[in-house]
Amino acid sequence: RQHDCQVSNIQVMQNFDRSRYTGRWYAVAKKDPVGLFLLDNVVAQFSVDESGKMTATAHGRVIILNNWEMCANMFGTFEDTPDPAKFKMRYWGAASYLQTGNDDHWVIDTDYDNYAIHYSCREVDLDGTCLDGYSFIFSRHPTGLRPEDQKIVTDKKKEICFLGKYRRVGHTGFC
Ligand code: ODT
Repeated sequence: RQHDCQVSNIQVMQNFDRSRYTGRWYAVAKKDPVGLFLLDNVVAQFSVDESGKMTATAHGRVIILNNWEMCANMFGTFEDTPDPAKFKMRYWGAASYLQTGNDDHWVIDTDYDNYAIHYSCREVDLDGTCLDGYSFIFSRHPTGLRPEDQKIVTDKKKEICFLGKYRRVGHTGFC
C-alpha cells in the first residue's frame, strides 16, 4: 500500500534523469530531522561529473556551537543504487566543525523545471516507518512554488507521511 508510511513502500521518481536535475534549486520548505542543521537560505546546486556521477554543493544558514550563526558551505557526493532515484549522499562542510554524514537521498518527484521533492530517512523504526528523517521541497524559482505545483507537492508530502511537518524556508540574502 502507498499510504501505510512504510519507508520501503515509498514511491520515488520513475526514470529519474540526473542530467535534467542539474543546476540550482531553492529550498522553499523543510521537514527537519532530529538535531537540525540547515535553517534557511538553503540553495543546492547539482552537477553530473565527467564519469556520470552526481555531485552537489549546498549552502544555508546554520547555528553552530549553540550561538554562532554562519553560512555553511557544504559538499556532497552521491553513490548510485539499483533505483535511479535513490542515492546515498556522503556530505561534509567547507569547515571541519560543520556536519558530516552519509544519508539516504531519494528524489520523490520532480518536473525538473519547477519543483522537486527530496526525502531522507535516517532511522527506520521497528514498525518500518521513519523515526528520524528530513525532506526538502525545492523550487527552481527563488520566489517559491508555482500555484499549479502546490497540489502535487501537498499530495507527495502526504505519501511520504511528512504532511504537516514542514516549515517554510526563507531566503533573506544571509548567504
Ligand atoms: O539540514 C539538516 O538538518 C540535514 C541536512 C544535512 C545535509 C546537508 C548536506 C548537503 C551537502 C551538499 C548536497 C546538496 C544537496 C542537497 C539536497 C538535499 C538535501 C540535503
